[in-house]
Amino acid sequence: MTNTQSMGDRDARKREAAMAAVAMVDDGMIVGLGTGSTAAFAIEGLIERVRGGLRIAGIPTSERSAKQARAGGIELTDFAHHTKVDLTIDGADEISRHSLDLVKGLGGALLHEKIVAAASDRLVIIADEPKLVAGLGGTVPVPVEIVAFGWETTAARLARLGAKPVLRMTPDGAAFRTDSGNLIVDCHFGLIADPGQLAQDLSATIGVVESGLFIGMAATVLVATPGGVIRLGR
Ligand code: A5P
Repeated sequence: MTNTQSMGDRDARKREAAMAAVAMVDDGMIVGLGTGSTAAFAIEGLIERVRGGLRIAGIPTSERSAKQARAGGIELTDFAHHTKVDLTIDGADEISRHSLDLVKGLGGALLHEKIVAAASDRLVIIADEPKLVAGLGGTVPVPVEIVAFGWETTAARLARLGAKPVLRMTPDGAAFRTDSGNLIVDCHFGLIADPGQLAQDLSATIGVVESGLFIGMAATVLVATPGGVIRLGR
């Protein structure tokens, strides 16, 4: 199987998971719009349903997702108008199959994603099977959003927590900036023994805005496998 074919297969699976989540959206809902390639399939599906008459308002987790939704005709709103989100559909970088805890943020939107997830009645995570793991941290680093001022000192504190922190860069060699103007350090911990404790330690680190560990937040995980979409829930 070529790389091109396997990427095509992965996209097809991501789309299947996305469509299963889109089917959970009801008329009149405020919907959190996630970020990333899987979430983009969900926004595509929501656009189709809106064209078919579904009335929703979306709260996007990134400029990217806002642009896609707006271009497709989804009405957008914000927390000045709605303090509660009925359902959020988002992707993830790793999902613990037992706890449903997550690593998120490789797409750079973790802070806004966490704010929207925390305001949501229900966070639905969509993914293809390689994202489902026995333990977090084995395949991806934990993205940590930090303030730019004194970032070197924050990175040194993160290293003392056991991470190998790497400042995220753009392809043209500049430091990556989030939609809130912060930096991201990708923290390589390896397999994480206690993700809940690590999330607390990261939150307590001076200079850290938010980490990509989403503990106890996902209500439902929809994973597309070769045999169909499986649904995991807490
Ligand atoms: C965005 O900041 C991330 O949290 C995404 O949810 C995550 O990177 C998943 O992206 P893909 O769906 O592109 O794998």
